Amino acid sequence: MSSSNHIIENLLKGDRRALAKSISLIENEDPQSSEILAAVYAKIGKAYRIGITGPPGAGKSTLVDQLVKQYRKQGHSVGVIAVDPTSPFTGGALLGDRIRMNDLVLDEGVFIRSMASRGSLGGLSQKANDAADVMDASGKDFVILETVGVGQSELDVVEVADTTVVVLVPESGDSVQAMKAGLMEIADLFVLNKADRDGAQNAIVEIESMLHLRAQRDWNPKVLRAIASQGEGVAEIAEMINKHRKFLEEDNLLNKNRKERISKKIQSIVRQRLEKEFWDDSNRRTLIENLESSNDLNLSPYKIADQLVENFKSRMEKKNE
Ligand SMILES: Nc1nc2c(ncn2[C@@H]2O[C@H](COP(=O)(O)OP(=O)(O)OP(=O)(O)O)[C@@H](O)[C@H]2O)c(=O)[nH]1
Ligand SMILES: [Mg+2]
Repeated sequence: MSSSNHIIENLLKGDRRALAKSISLIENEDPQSSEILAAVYAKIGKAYRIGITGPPGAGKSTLVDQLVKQYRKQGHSVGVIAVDPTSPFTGGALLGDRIRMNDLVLDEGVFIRSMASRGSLGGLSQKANDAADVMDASGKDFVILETVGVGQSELDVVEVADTTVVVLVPESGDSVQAMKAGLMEIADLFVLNKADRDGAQNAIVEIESMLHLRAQRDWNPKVLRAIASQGEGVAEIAEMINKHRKFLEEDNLLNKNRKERISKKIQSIVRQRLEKEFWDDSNRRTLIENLESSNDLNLSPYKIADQLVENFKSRMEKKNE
């Protein structure tokens, strides 16, 4: 049996080592990871995916830790992926320290993994999603993705979640920043965390008034208060996530959203493959390199792009003859 087949078989049985190995292969862009993902795709769809995002230090990990405990009490298994796109230079160990879930490590029903961008943001959200897929295939009931929400590429990580939770804190102006960062648009639920601090009630009112500016939809997000460090408000958050899930399921939106995401994912994979194929050609690379070393600033980028695309097309045609 090939080693991929061995991993796949064990992964589907829920084996932790096979799961860890699969995620490492995904992280390293090992060709075996595509084999594994292709083979397990039919088993995907059971896990409910929750995205948790918000500004740095808002208490996201503390909340994830509490949510995991809540789901464990209900008898569910949980996978957690903590994505850290902001610090390309932190390795796994350092990142591990930032995840405040140490007492969960020994629980067989919980699998926690952190992923860092290792220098480039590109592809990280896709890798995190692939990791969520293998956690799903390994039988987890819930997969929680945590990422700091500061820019679009970070938000991509949680956009694949069925329910997205945005965590904010009472500090003034937080909700305005959140609005700017696009968090208002993607949230299905807001958590005003650190409600033990001054200004919590004001912040809730502020977020709610921001939400009124948003076009009203069938699902309008609620703002819940929490003190994650004391476990306060966590049961209510889990309940609200469940409510959102029921809403999606009743309107058949869960499957519709998931299909839309798969379609987007296919488009992005095709884009990456085509682009790679395009620039793998030495003629086309030379054309661009010559341009960079030329002193002529009056060359039309459109004309050159046309030339490159023509070159690509004619070579493809030749290949097919
Ligand atoms: N006062 C107070 N502190 C909290 C609360 N929740 C979390 N904290 C503290 O806030 C700090 C940051 O918490 P984390 O859970 O690491 O926050 P995070 O959003 O995951 O941080 P990053 O992943 O680094 O962006 C920690 O020291 C927590 O103990 C809370 O409800 N009240
Ligand atoms: Mg964190």
